[in-house]
Amino acid sequence: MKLAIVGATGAVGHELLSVLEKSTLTFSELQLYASPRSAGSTLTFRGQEITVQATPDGPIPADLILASAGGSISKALAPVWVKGGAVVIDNSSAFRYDDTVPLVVPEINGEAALAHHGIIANPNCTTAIAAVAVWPIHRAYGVKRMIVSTYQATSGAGAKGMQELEEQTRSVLAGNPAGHEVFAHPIVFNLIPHIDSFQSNGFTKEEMKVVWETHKIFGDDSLRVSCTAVRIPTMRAHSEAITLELERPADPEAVRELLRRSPGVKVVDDPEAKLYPMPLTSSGEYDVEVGRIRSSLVFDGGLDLFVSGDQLLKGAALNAVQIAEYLQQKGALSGTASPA
Ligand code: A2P
Ligand code: 11C
Repeated sequence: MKLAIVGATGAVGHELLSVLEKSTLTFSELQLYASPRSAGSTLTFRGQEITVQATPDGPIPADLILASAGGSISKALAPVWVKGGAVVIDNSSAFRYDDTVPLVVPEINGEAALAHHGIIANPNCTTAIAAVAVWPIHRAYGVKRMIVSTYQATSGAGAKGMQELEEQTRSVLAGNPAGHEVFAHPIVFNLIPHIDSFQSNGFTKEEMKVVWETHKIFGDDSLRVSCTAVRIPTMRAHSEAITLELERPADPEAVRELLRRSPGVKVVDDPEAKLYPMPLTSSGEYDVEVGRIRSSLVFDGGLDLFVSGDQLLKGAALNAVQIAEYLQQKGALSGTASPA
C-alpha cells in the first residue's frame, strides 16, 4: 500500500507524520507533497529523511492519499487522484456536504467510510471534537437541541495562524503595534467572534459547519444545533461549552460513567481538585477531554458540559489516520494505484 500526504509541510501535515509514526497502518512507501515552495525540502519519518515534492496537476502514484492542503487543492485535484486509482481522505470542506461522500468520525459512523466512491471527508475540527463527546449522550438520552460556544486556537488557521500569534505577542510586549494578516483583527490579548465567512443568516461558515456536519455524522437532521465560534489567543486545542436538551433526563454522574466507557473521550471532571478540560492539558492528547458535566438550569433533565480537544489531532490528523486504519482493518484498502 503506497501512502501519500498532500500538504505534508503544514500544521496538520506535521501531525499526520507524527500520528502515522505511532499508527498500526501498514504501508510500503510514503510520498510527501506540498506547494512548489517546499519542493526539495525534507521531512523525517521514522528516522528517514523524505524529500517533499511539488504537488503535481495530475494523478499521484499512491493507493491512499491524506489531503490537507486546503479546499481549493482538494476540489481541483481529489477527483483526478481518484481517477488515478487512489482513495482520498480529505481534510478540507470541499466534499463534506456531497451526499455521495461519507463524512466520518470512526467512533460514531466508521462503517459509512466503506461506502465511499474514492473520497472520504474528514470533518471540521470543531465538529469532530464536539461530536465524539456528544454521540454517546445522544445514543443514551436522545439530544434534541445542542447549543455550542467555541474557544478555538490559532492553529485552526494553520501554521501561519500560530506564527501570527507568536509574532504579535513579541511585537506588543516590545511596545510595537500588533499588526495582523491571518485574522481579521489582532488576536493577541483579544478574542475574535468571527471564523470563516459570514453567511446570509448572520452565522459564520464555521458555525454552520457544526450544524451541517453534526447532522450528517449523526445521521439525524432533526437535531437542532446552534453555534457561536470564537478565535482565542491559544496555540492549539479547541474548547467548547455545550448545552444539551435531552429526550430523557440525564444524571451527571451517570453521564460521567457513560463517557468513561466511551472511545475517544477522557473524563476530566473534578472541580474540587481544579480538574477540568483545558487546552493546556488536551494539547497533544488523542482523547477529547470532557468535564464540567452538570445539570442544565435551562433545559429540565438536560446538561451543560465543557470539552477541550487537540483539533490538529482528533479534529484532523488523528481522525484521518483512524479512518485509514479502519479501512485497512476491514480489508478495504488495496494496492491498486496505477503506475506513475
Ligand atoms: P507549503 O508549506 O509548501 O506552503 P497550513 O494549513 O499549515 O497552512 O498548511 C497548508 C499546507 O498546504 C502546506 O503543506 C502547504 O505547503 C500546502 N499547500 C499550500 N498551497 C499549496 C498548493 N498550491 N499546492 C500544494 N500544496 C499547497
Ligand atoms: C478553524 N475549524 O479553527 C477551523 C479550521 O472546515 O476544516 C478547519 C476548517 C475546516 O479555523
